[in-house]
Amino acid sequence: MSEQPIFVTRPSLPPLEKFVTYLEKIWANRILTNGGPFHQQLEQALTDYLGVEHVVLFNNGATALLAGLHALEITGEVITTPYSFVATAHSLVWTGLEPVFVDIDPSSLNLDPARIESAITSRTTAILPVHVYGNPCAVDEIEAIAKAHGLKVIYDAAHAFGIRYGDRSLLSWGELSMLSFHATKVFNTFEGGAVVCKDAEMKLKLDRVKNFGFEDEVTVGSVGVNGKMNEVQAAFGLLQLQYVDAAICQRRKVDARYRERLRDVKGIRFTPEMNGDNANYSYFPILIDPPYPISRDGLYAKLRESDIHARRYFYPLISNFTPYRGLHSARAENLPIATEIASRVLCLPIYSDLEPDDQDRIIALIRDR
Ligand code: T4K
Repeated sequence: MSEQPIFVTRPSLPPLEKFVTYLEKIWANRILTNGGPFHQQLEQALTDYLGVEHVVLFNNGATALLAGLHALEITGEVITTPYSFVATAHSLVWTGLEPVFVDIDPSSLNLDPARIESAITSRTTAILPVHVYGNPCAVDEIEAIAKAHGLKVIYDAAHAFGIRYGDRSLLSWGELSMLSFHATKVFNTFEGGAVVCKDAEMKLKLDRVKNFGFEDEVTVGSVGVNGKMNEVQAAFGLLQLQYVDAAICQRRKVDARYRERLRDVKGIRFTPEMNGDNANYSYFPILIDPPYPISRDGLYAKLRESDIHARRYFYPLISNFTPYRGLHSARAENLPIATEIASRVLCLPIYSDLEPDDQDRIIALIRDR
């Protein structure tokens, strides 16, 4: 059992000595960034691993999302969820768009498709749903609504690394999907991210957007940004990819232990139900309701007293943050489910090398009221 604090997550790291071999190659060829050999290899390796058409690497997920919105030339209003990390809505405002918040479904915790149509106005051009905790959105219904109203769909798939839906990658739904490879994610490159797209034309467009809009040495055809992943990140990603299946497998065991040992605790709910073998176990959210004797915040504080740092993802709702709370769609009465869930959710520590003894200590604290 560790004496160390236990955080909600801890990055998986491959053996250091193996990474040194990659660094030696970088030192030898002195290509540090701007689409070098490791960058190209990682794009190909991820395309194959994820089973998608094209992967465009970025220096982080937030920039990937900005670039994706820019490349799709979206304007006006975009329907999105308040129940996410704040980067989701920020990406809209940074690209000159207006977020319109729509409530979530109480079982999936994702954008509720039944509430989307009534939020569409003449200014709506797109939908930005989030596969929260890696749990798939109602992609078929969202696609049908988008088609009927001529809207584009870009998924914030920051949590959805490797998830499949039916017989294909979940990331192949919508025009684009964004991935995050942040240190706290199942697959990390320290910081990093990607956009998954369907055709070579869009890949080329995104490649240019992330390199200041350069088309060749002397041509800048559009406004771009510096969104490039560097060679150290890409090399790390290539090595990391060799271990990701094993890491997910370890996480599955942690997930199963929580479920088995907390199942009978009254007032603790597991939601959403993860999708069996197809989950990546990136988070372990529980909902705390009466008859559990203490509130969510009470349990959060109790765990902290024992140096266990569970997190209230996603509280507060994005719609309650200062930049958003003045929006008409941000009113709590428009978002009753998200408001309720945000007050009840607690994400318990989950990562590949969480020791069973440490996990049992967490479980014991939750069981002992
Ligand atoms: N969309 C969604 C739906 C997202 O969830 C995110 C990111 C994005 C977009 C944007 O993607 P990126 O631009 O980040 O690629 C964390 C992450 O910083 C953020 O990436 C993530 N979502 C969000 C859900 O969680 P914080 O502020 O909660 O992280 P922090 O620093 O408190 O880390 C949590 C715990 O993890 C720490 O208590 C300890 C542990 N940790 C963290 C880091 C950074 C480590 O052990 N090592 C580390 O290096 O936001």
